[in-house]
Amino acid sequence: MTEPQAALDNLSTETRTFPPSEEFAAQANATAALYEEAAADREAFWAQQAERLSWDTRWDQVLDWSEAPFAKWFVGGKLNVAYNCVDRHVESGHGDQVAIHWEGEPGDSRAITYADLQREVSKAANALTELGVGAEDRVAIYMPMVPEAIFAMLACARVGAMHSVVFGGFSAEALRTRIEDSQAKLVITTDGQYRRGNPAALKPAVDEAVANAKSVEHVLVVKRTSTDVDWAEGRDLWWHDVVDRQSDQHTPEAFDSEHPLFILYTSGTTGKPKGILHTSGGYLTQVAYTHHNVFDLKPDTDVYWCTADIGWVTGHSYIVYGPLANRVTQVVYEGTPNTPHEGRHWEIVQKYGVSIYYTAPTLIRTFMKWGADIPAKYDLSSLRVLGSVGEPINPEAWIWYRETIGAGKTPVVDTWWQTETGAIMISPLPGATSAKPGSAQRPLPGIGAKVVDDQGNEVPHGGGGYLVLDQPWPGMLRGIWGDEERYRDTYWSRFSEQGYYFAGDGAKYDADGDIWLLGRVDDVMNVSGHRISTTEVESALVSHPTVAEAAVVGASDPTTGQGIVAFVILRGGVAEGSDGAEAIKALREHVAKEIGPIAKPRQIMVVPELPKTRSGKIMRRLLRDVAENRQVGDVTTLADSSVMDLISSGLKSGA
Ligand code: 6R9
Repeated sequence: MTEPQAALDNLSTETRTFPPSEEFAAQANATAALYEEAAADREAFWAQQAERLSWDTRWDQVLDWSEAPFAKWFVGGKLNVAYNCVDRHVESGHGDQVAIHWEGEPGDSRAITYADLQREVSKAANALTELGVGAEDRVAIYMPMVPEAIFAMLACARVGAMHSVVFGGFSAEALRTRIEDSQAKLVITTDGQYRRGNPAALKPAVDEAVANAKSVEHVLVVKRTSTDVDWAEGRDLWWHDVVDRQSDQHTPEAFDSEHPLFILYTSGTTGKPKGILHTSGGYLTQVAYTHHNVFDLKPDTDVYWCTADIGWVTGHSYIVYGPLANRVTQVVYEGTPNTPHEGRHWEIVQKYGVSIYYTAPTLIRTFMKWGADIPAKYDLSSLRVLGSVGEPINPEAWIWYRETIGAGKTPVVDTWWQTETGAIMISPLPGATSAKPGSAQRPLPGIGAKVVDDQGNEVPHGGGGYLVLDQPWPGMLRGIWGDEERYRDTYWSRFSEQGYYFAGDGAKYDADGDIWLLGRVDDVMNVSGHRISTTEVESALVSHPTVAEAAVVGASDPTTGQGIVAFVILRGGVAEGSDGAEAIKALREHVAKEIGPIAKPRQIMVVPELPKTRSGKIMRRLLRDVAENRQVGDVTTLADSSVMDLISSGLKSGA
């Protein structure tokens, strides 16, 4: 990578800052003092954070990094993760507190108290034991967002088995490879799931996935949609038969702090997904610590809602483990945001008085597209903290989120982290940070992150390069399941000399030393030797009033190395009788004005939709295929595989 360039200096013309209100700051869980505490003695700081948990045996060493990059945290300590998320809250007199306000897509709902949760998890744990599932066995969970999915995860944790949750939107083939890689003994699923108002079968995918899976002994099926399903006698079991007849008493066993908790598969640069391994004590410490401080959680009064699916790490860390360890009252919603109407989320916020709302930029931009008049119909005055995760949030979306959803006063926390990091790493603290729209800003107290150049030297303020994590952290991955080599290679070989973890993200410091994430390194373009982030150009495009959404890719260019190609969705589409040329010209000028002439897209294509994965990430790889006039590659991970046809046919007939 070359030296920081002029383009980087222009990366952000965003200078607005939003300090917390005095009122918010005065009641905040975290003040600026937390940074000093952590800096004074990092390990002592983390030891103090581990006191949030209930340990059966205390640790005798906070961190053992002698076998780096394999960390051990709270060495010698023993705890039960499920006990920490459930039983201890009942024992402290909060059995009647609602843990989960569950909202089904068709409108059914359940309020599950901590006492209920304790009974349900205990029964499920007894069922696992009856089925011969014990410590370190793997259990695949392939379910929609029903309460039993959470009971199942916690039951695994309770008996020391590892869950491997596979997103319910993944195909049978994706499930099959994950079951095979993890050698799961049990698969837990449902008969079907509600999606956009209709029941859709889910179990057939499991039947296909396990057809030749030697490791799988049983498939445990929750009845959700009463869809007809095939049944393999002896292998398949109904949850309501096996779990419901169990005792609701179960004594949790304490496991080692480094006992494996779960595997979660995530895509890497090769086709084979990586099974990211997380363990118990350090992970639970960091998710609880971050959830408490980043969201300013007040367990007695807040109603929290994270809109992720448990199939992703955000669902693991910020629906299940962090929130429940902190005795949260939370909303869990089963369905899609526009079923039965585009105000569904705001209706739910109003119904439960949601005070903390955590979602992804892609959804925020979708809400923008649907229009501000939709949230305006609901009472959102209960909201007091808004969070964002999953991709860089462009300043326009950030501002819209704060203004339109947060009544112009709620702090917005842009949280950077990864499946691999287990928990939030870089984020404002809502009561202590003067927020900058579009920047995740600082590593949290106790976390070390830097922006470095190709040689691993920290870049100066104003400079850009690679994001690295320069200190081990409690929630860090403990490896890739069954592939030590790939673990070292992917994360630790790039800056092996310095011993830095390579996150795979581009980033820059602004003049104050705040960190701006620029997207994956492979999404950073190099145009005539100038490094420009796809995100930055996208952000410029969507700041234009005619643009609803934009995706930018670097397409190879014989002259400049890479050329910038933008795909945009226009608000209200292209005007009748116009070929869009006027609009495109205006946009090129707008980008030139926002960032500099160097960032002017070579080509702008007006499209009706953008290709997104089921987790909402734009698949730039496919757009790059279009931009480089190649046959479009593998579309199987798209949420809607017809999108590419729409884009291609639209391009042939028009732009
Ligand atoms: C939690 C999660 C990780 C990748 C990560 C980065 C991107 C996540 C971000 C962000 C900018 C943020 N990412 N949060 N980029 N700002 N606040 O999303 O995990 O699915 O593993 O994705 O997502 O590129 O490297 P995961």
